[in-house]
Amino acid sequence: LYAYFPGGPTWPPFRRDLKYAITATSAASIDRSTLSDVFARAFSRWAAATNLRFAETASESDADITIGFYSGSHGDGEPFDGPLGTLAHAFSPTDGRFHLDAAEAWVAGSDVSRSSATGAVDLESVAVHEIGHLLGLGHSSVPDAIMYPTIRTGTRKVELEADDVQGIQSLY
Ligand code: TQI
Ligand code: CA
Ligand code: ZN
Ligand code: ZN
Repeated sequence: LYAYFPGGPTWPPFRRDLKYAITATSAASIDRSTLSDVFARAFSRWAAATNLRFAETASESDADITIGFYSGSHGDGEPFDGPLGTLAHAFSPTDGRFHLDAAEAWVAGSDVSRSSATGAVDLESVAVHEIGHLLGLGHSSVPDAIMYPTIRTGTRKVELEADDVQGIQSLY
């Protein structure tokens, strides 16, 4: 079963059009236009299940959600740990921060199956999971759910399960 953060925080009802900015990409191993595509696809999966809409903005000050790649300590008291371990983290509504560990061997799309031996991590799979957190979902006990707390490296899991859909539809 799905879960919420303590207190069940959500984006308020008058904020259904959320803007995101991809701000810190210099440390990313994937080029900027591919990043735009991957995050757009990840957001669209949640948009399809809700009345929320997401659009990328070039202006950080306009953004509800900010996405960036960081190494080690990066100012929020939750330092990244180098390859594997913690891959990414996102804060509950309405914080909007979504950080990715720049030390991971991030891959986009079908590349992940070719690089499983090297500890490659599929960016879209992690993005779909972290967006669930950004929107207010905690971890699910259903192993096939996007919001289940583990994923095998070198695999891709990007489709919302019935449990994820029920969870997000109970919030929005
Ligand atoms: N990052 C953890 C996660 O997103 C960070 C975290 C732990 C967290 N507990 C939390 C975030 C509670 C919000 C609320 O779960 S991670 C996966 C998964 C991670 C893990 O790097 O371990 C994914 C990031 F589910 F596959 F294990 C993305 Cl998909
Ligand atoms: Ca890491
Ligand atoms: Zn952080
Ligand atoms: Zn999680």
